[in-house]
Amino acid sequence: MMIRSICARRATLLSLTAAASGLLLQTTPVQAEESGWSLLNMTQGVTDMSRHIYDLHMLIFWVCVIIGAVVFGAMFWSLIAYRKSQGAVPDTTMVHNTKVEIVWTAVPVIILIAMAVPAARTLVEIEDTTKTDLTIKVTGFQWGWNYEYLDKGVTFFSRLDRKSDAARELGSGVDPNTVEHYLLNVDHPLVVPVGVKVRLLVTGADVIHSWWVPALAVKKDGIPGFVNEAWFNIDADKTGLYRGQCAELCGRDHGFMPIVVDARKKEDFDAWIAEQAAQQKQAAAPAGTEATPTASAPAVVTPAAGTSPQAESAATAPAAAGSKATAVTLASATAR
Ligand SMILES: [Cu+2]
Repeated sequence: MMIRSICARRATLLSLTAAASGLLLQTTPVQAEESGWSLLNMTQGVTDMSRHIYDLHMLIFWVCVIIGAVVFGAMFWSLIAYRKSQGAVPDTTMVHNTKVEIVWTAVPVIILIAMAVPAARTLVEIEDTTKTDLTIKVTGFQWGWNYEYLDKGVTFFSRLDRKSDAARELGSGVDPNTVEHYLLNVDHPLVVPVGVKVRLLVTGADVIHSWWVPALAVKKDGIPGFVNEAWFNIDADKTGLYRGQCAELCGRDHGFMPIVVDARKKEDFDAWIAEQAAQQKQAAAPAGTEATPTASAPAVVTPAAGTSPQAESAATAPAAAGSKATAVTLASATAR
């Protein structure tokens, strides 16, 4: 346990300082479904990037395991084999021995530099937000998310689904075990295409949040006044739902702002975005023009500048069948 925590700390430190490898350790990607022991490990995810991060993580992990085994092995062997009761006499030539000092400084430095190579390479890849085909602005607020498909005319709020929301109330009488994906479901998932490099611009409307979806290997802070970038490109054959949560303690309901990404085929996504754009355009039309929202329309709200987005969201989301969708003019609330 101790070895593990030391290793974990060391691995984090190393990846942060962009450490890396000439150490010829290779991990074989496990293709099996995640279950049992593999649940203790990080996910391999559904993108090339997530697999690269997983491989880096395993590489550093095994380096740490080997270092731990060698160091603790030597330590315990010395303690046992050279104990006083066996007549061992201290070897004082080791104290302030220049050769030894040089060796035990140089060896860790070489290991660190070797680990820095793959870590730096992966970090550069993570930061490469060029050549993206779709940009989505993600704004965290207390306590939900707003997604804005830039240049597509589509924006909506995404918040905890109503069933989870009802069940979480004290004395609700609802057994959370009966709620599917309890606290991990939202009313309107973020819909994205597979096989497309999607760029996220992450920010915060009030306090710091963090948009985290493990399967996509994206965990990016949404900080008010700042725009952070992230990207993902989901494997073309990996359509489906991917879940995540806010990963920054952001207030009372921090635990109740999950994320759901709905990865669809490119053509399905194109059809969806066209439909949403048409609906929102119609809803935004001047008074007198009838809007005809459908039950599938995302919750669209109109927080006036200065008003609290969550209050608006709570009051108006989700858009029920027959209700009149309102135009989204979030820009005033979140624009910098
Ligand atoms: Cu948050």
